[in-house]
Amino acid sequence: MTPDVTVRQKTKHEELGLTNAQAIEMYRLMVLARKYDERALLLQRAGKINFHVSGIGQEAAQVAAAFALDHSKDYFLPYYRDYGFVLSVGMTVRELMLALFGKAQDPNSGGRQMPGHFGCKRLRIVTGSSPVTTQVPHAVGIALAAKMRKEDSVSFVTLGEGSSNQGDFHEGCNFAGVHKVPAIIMVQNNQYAISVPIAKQVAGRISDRALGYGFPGVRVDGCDVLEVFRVMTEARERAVRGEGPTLIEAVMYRLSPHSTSDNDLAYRTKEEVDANWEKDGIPRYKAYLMECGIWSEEDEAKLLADIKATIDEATVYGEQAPFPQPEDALAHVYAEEERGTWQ
Ligand SMILES: Cc1ncc(C[n+]2csc(CCOP(=O)(O)OP(=O)(O)O)c2C)c(N)n1
Ligand SMILES: [Mg+2]
Repeated sequence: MTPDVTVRQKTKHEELGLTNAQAIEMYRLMVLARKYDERALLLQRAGKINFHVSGIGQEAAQVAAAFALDHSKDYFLPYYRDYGFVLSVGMTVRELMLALFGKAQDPNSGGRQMPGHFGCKRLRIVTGSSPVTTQVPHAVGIALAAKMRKEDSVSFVTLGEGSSNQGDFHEGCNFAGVHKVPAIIMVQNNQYAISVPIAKQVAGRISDRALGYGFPGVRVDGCDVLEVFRVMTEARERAVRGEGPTLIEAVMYRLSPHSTSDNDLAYRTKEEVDANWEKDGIPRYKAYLMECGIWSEEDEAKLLADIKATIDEATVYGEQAPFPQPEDALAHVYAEEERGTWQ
């Protein structure tokens, strides 16, 4: 006789070890990143800020990655589109706005770097620089240090697929493979490097490159937040078990132009962009949460109102905050006593 109890099937996020609250928090952060990004684009068009590089279409992979990492131990080397990632490890919308407006209290660079150049000691985000891919050897070096010190921390680095064609990527990956360092290298393959489409960048698969370096390479749908969480979790487990690095290729599409200085319709069609909106991870994940019975249109309306209030407040805060002092221009350039309002 079968027992008279209905055993509820576990949902996919439960199978991955995520609670309902965590699954919903991932959605909140994806939407927050999207709305922050839309506001930044608007501020640039309104002439209030100079420049913005958008991460629209890439939020799912970024938020998923952050949820699979240990925020008290791991080191993070995100790239310039990673708003979803930095928000998920604790950067506030106010802090992003301070960077966007180039203000003194910006924790990333005291308002001296372009927005999207993250760096924050408090959040274990290692300062990045503008030449793309330089963060890969940095991340591998940090991972080597963790291994030598026998710490169970992981170094996580992201970059674009175009950037994976540079020497720094090869050198970093090769060294990571030889020394089996605890690093996770995530390529956000958004199909374009400015105007150059993927077909003119790489003949093979980015993930297959890992074979040559002697560690696993995984290709994942970068718009599927739970799938990215799954592969990221496995990669972190491998790293802390001492099994070395993992290369993750998260496939997505850059829904915005390269930056606010780019006219993307000079090299791709509106039809192509419109067709890719169908793969957007945000409505897909919302539909999943609703299917699980843990999200409703009322929840959605409340979330959007809360996010709008947060972004409105942060926009005013960022706009009104003071600019850096000219005499602080050389702060943190040369070795000296700690100074300035940012770290
Ligand atoms: C070494 C170097 N070369 C060129 C540039 C100019 N540049 C900035 S972003 C970019 C495209 C990068 O494309 P991809 O790696 O695919 O990242 P995506 O912008 O698509 O996220 C280029 C060429 C740079 N910043 N650094
Ligand atoms: Mg790209």
